[in-house]
Amino acid sequence: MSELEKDLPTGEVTAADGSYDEKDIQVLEGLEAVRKRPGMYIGSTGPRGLHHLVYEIVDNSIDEALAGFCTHIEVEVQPGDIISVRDNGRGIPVGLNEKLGLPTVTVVLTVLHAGGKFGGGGYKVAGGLHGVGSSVVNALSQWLEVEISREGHVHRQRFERGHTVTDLQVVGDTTETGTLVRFKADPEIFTETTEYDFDTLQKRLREQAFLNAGLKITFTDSRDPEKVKQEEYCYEGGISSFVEFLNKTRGYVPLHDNVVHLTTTDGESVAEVAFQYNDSYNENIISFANNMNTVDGGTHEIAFKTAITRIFNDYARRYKMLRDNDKNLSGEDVREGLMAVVSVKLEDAQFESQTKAKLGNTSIGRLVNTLLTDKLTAYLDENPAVAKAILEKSINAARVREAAQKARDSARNSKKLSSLRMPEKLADCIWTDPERTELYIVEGDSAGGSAIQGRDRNYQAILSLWGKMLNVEKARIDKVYNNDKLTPVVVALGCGIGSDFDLSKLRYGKVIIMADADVDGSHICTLMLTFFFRYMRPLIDEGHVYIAQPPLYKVSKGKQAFYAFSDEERDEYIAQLGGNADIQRYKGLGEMDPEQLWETTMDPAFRTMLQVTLEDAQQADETFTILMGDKVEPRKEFIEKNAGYATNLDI
Ligand code: 0RA
Repeated sequence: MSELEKDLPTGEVTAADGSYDEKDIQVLEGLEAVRKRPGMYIGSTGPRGLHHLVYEIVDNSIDEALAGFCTHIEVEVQPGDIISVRDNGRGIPVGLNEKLGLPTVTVVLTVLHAGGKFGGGGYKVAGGLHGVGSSVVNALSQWLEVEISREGHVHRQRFERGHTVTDLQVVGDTTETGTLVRFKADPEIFTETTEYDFDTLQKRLREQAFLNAGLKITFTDSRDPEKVKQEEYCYEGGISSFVEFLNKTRGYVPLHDNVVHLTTTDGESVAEVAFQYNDSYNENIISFANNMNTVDGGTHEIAFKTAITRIFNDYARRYKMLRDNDKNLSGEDVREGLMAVVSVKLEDAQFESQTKAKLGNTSIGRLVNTLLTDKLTAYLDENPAVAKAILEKSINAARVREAAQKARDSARNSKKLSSLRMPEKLADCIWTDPERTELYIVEGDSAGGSAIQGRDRNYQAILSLWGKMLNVEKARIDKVYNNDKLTPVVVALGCGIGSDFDLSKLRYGKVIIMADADVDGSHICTLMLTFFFRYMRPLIDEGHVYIAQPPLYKVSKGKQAFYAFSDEERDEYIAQLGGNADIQRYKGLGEMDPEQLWETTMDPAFRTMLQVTLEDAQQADETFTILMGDKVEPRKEFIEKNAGYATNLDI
């Protein structure tokens, strides 16, 4: 008998006739498997997996909206981090499921892979972390309650850790229809935290409102009864509104008034794109397949890029903006300053890549291509001012690119970047095997000195940076190449930048940013991450970038001493030492002597490091754009919003 069966009070999950048969055992084994290997179903049991529970439940309501029966979804985070998701759809069916002899809703919540996706209609999402079903959420919840309004009654059922604890009961009458799911993530599974992050949920819910034009999503955070936050997202413009929102929040100025919004369908498939160019040098294409963010792109995104490159080149030739002797605009030229959302819906979506966030269906690529060929060409012919604004920017980008190429070639010729002479500020290590070596990028000379003395010089190299870093946002790539702060980083890593980047030449397997635990330090981190994100993306993709975590305090009494990495930890140690402890606060890395720095931050046996994910880097890139971009308004907004966190933000 399995553990789960042993726990189960007899007769609680049983068929309608009271027998405890084969099917029930299958049900139990299914949910037991989810609790045994939660990572297989929700990716992780960290904060990402935790938030995934919410997305899973909300997605079911969105499917009901896609099917045309639901107009409003209310999501609330209640005290104790309880999630409540209510929709005004048809309500999950409550009648008996023939095969299992249980109410359909019970089957949906207790049988693996019997999610709300059955019964036809809607778009099935195959693979990935998506669409694993409500039963997975149920299995991973300390408790879950469902309340369904349909057929004149309110029906309720409760589960604990996936076990049915009450039968589906009628608890009242109603004239409405809809589904309410409330659950508490199980702290036994989510051992790290069961606390939700407002911004993460807000971003996702708003995104879903943009992707489903006209759908109203209300988001409430009532965890602190004194400060209840409530927001409502409803966008009649759909992904056009999304593009406007993205330009506005990043502080970009649009180059043309209206967002270009094109849609087409082919049978069950829908392809939709919206874009608006802005005055920045960045390219932003966000793509979705069946409302799921395809961060690794795929056929729809590739088709979009290829099509706009071709169509803008054709237009430029046709209207003599490019002469016969001019080279074609490159894809990068055409995408400079582009803010775009590509959204496709299709049956049997195929997801590829390690993260299952890359769309593989070739037919949808063809549909996107047809959409742009037919409709963008016509749009540009009818809106010559828009075409002109975009092409002037692209043609200028091509000129700059050619100039940068020349600068690069000359830099190469003078053997600046490719020379083997390592930067002066690099204290290299002895070993050369990148599987074992690490590069610490350290802010400031005094911290650099401590790191050099404290390190294990066999495999730890130290590169000291000093002074203010280059503002990458304002700089163009040609300036980055000849910059005296970034060049040492590029040379030390050995793998070039931008289109020349070659990961196989990387000289150190771990690239560790070590900065003070203060606002300036986090600023340096943001700058470095932004630089890596823009110019050395594979370094982040392949998990080579880390952030060192130096302690904030040393708490000591007599011969005992502890390092504390947070205020809470400090207070714990003080208590542990019986109060009256000596507290040393490290204002900077430079205040630590070499042994302390080694012990706390550099010794692989004891140190904690954060491995930087693409999302962190993207976040840094966004923060950086807000902090450093030359648009004043959003910067002010950002500082006001974060005033509580950083009082000495010096920008
Ligand atoms: C299958 C069939 C029907 C509704 C649903 C699923 C449904 C599922 C969820 C999950 C969250 N909210 C939901 N709302 C509806 C409808 C069957 C019918 O009434 O004919």
